[in-house]
Amino acid sequence: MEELTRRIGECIERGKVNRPSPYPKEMQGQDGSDELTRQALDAGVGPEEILQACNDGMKRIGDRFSRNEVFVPELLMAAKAMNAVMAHLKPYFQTGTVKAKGKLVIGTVAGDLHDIGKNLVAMVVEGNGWEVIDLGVDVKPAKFLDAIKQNAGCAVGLSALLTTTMANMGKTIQEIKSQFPTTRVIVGGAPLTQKAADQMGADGYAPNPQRAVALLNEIAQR
Ligand code: B1M
Repeated sequence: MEELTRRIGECIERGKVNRPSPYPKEMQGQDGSDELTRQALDAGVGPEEILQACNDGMKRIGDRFSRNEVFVPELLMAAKAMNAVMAHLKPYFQTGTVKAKGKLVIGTVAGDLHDIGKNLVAMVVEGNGWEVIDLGVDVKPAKFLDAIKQNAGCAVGLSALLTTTMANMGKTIQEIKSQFPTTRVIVGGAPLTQKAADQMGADGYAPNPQRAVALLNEIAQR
């Protein structure tokens, strides 16, 4: 089992999506993250364990990118391999709760195209009984405002992965709060901290999807 999760992490790091994929050349003809995740789940490996292996693989490729050992195309292949895993894991995050606890409008802020973490948060929040309206990536403040108008009483979740786009997160919060002062906004993403979230005027900071659910549940009870 450990061998399977190790190989899944390796597929993320090296961008090996599935057996037919010709990339990377040295892994041609081998199973990719798609097949290995199916095998791991069938063998009883827990989705959390698989996710951890993926995050470790992502961390390794991210570190290599920082050292200029790999470039954007390699990151894109890693993201593709991770999306193949997420497609298998999605059903495990869905609990079938009948009545939604509330609505969450979520998106990655303007200028930022990273969506793996945001998608994961959306999946886990949905699985915990919330209706999720996912606005996607590079979401301008106006689009958040429209969605809030259309979904009265919703909470908003903002994700950012770049230190540069954290500024856009702050601007988005300001615009939301000026037009909808009672709308609760939670934020997350690798460069965020509680301090940064407080400075931006967010109502909560979640370093991971589980904390995002806990924050939303607190909001729903207010
Ligand atoms: Co880029 N990238 N990237 N990238 N990328 C990072 C973020 C970087 C740290 C890599 C590095 O240098 N080591 C670096 C940012 C540096 C910085 O700002 N300090 C970086 C850079 C520089 C860039 C470009 C500028 C590169 C370039 O073009 N020269 C460019 C920017 C494009 C843009 O957005 N405008 C770019 C592009 C890309 C790709 C498109 C190729 C691809 C993204 C594909 C996609 O998302 N569909 C990509 C990738 C894959 C990464 C890394 C390797 C992995 C990110 C990821 O998916 N992690 C990343 C390095 C790294 O993180 N190690 C890197 C896994 C994911 C599950 O974690 O997103 O952190 P994460 O989400 C977590 C938590 O943060 C939290 O929960 C999630 C699950 O635990 N969370 C929330 C996230 N959102 C939340 C919201 C919440 C609550 C919790 O509430 C609402």
